[in-house]
Amino acid sequence: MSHYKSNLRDIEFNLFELLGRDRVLGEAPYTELDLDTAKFILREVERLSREDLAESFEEADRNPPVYDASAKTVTVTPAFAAAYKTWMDAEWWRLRVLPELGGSSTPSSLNWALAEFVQGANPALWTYVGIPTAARVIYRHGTDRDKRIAQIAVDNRWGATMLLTEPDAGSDVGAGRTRAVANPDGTWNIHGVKRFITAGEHDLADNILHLVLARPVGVDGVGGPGTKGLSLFLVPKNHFDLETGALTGERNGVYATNIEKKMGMNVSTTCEMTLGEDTPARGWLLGEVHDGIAQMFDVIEDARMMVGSKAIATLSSGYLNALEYAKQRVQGADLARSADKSAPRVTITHHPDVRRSLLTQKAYAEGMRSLILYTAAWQDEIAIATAAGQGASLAESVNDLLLPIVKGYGSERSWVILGTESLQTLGGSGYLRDYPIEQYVRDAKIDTVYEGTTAIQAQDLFFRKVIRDRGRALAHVLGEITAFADSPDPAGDIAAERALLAGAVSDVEQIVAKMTGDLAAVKDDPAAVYRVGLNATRLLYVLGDAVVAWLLLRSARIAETALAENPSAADVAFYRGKITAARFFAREVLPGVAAQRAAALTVDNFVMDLDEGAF
Ligand code: ST9
Repeated sequence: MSHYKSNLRDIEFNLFELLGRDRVLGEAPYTELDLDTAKFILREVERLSREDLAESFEEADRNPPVYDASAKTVTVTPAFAAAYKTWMDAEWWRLRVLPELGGSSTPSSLNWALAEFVQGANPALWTYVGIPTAARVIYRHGTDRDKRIAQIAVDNRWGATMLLTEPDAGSDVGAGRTRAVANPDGTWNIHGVKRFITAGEHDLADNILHLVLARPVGVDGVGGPGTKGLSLFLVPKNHFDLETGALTGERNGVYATNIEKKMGMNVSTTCEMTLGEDTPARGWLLGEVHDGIAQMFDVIEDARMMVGSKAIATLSSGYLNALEYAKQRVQGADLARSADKSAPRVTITHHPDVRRSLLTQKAYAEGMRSLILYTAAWQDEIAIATAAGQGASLAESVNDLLLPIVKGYGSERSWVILGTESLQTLGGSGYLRDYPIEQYVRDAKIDTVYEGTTAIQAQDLFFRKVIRDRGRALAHVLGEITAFADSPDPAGDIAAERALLAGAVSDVEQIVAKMTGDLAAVKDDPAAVYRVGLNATRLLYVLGDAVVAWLLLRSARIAETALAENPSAADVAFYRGKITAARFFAREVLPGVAAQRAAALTVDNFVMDLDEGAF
């Protein structure tokens, strides 16, 4: 039986009842898709993921890829290779490929819904299928030559990677030392060592296209210090004919020189890549412009969305596994009869603390699913406006604001709840390899780390997405939340929770005001910026709590209306679950935002004044 427990019903609820995505189907640029087709695709990918892609999840963890140090090759375990082939042969990955490259115009919201199935079933699989993203970025920024390379890579189902990180340049990408030297024929030779490269080397595809950040040398006006001195190069693993796309049989000088032994995501190869050591590593400058960090961020934004999506996909399956166990596990008597030693034993779903735990898992899993699909719905709006030849600056800003929350908040909450609640529901059994949750916990931890740590997401949120945006997107989102909190709900079931939500918005605003005030104080006192830094992660969390609570309560309001319309018995249970999860989250989590506000207002630099020796 599959380890993966999907939640198609809730995904459809989010897409079509909460976010009204049926309205965009049939409209430009999504003219070729209607609701029935979208639902068919959802059902098909859900089935494929659960039945086929999930099968090698455990085996691939226990049998990680094998590195041959002399040949510098990586062999992926056959069971996982079969899952990869199944996914590629099914062709659904082309829904993410640009129409100009033979793909299709599919709403981002639908694509991220599908991503949940694949990533929930076999999270590492997605890391090997980077080509739709890579090709899109190359096409968007590239010359005709680069567009041709993107087309060849898609047609031949090549792998793709992003090479940013170096041994001494992790969060600080601008410290990278990999350099690029121009050749007379217009290509570049790349020299350097990259670290932590996901899917950097493997035997799943005939070729791998590496997107490499490097610093040009010897060219006037480019290659200076920091991220702005970096350019982006397309560096294939194997050389190929630019006209036909056929491999020439000549190996390019980009090699995996080590693979890491990790806590989880074992089948996702994490490589050290050495470029230009013995053989030249030749590549092309993307777009023939030195704009590497901005181009790479086009990839990074997609990858950050992917990480948040992976995290909550795992949390959702963890919750549903825990729920299944709890419904069957008989242990102890009902608490109300605990003094009676002859009282019948009950399933653990009868125990208050198990119910608290299950509702915590359900509320976060479903609320963060809404967060991801709500963010993706803004991406749909950008595409719709672009197709209509209109600007989409508010949609772009809101999407930008939400991305660090999806990635930072989504990954932190998922990994913690998987460990403290989902695994815990199974007691000692949760710690065993007989159940998938211990692997879920191991696989999910990386989500808080790669694609920019939580601290990086927090700084991105405040400095770039709030301050640099002059608070526009934040004001929009908080305005929407306030309008919701102030408007009465039909059944009146969530009035108390709406009041809690209004309070949380005010708390968030006070934290932002404190941070903004501290930032303004920097002109007289440079150390004031430390107080901003001390509150940054807190802001990420409380804003995440407020947005998730809002989306859950919006869902509850829809459920109230649906319940009044005599739904089926299954839907009655579903909608009641939505209302209870929303009420639970608001009552359990939102009071914590007030506590965070109180702490935020007292943040002071005594933390920074402490001598290192005193730690
Ligand atoms: C990694 C691998 O962790 C993980 C693999 C995951 C699995 C992937 C598998 C593939 C999935 C499929 C998808 C991907 C496809 C992959 C294959 C394809 C190739 N938004 O603030 P400044 C830009 S990889 C947009 O001064 P600093 C912007 O251009 C490693 N743009 O920064 C800006 O200029 P301007 C992950 C942004 O102080 C410029 O950067 N590593 C954003 O110089 C400079 O900005 C990381 O994620 C943004 N949010 O540098 C790095 N932010 O201001 C983490 C910046 O003029 N570190 N730009 O607009 C950071 O993010 C740092 O904050 C820093 C700081 C490097 C940006």
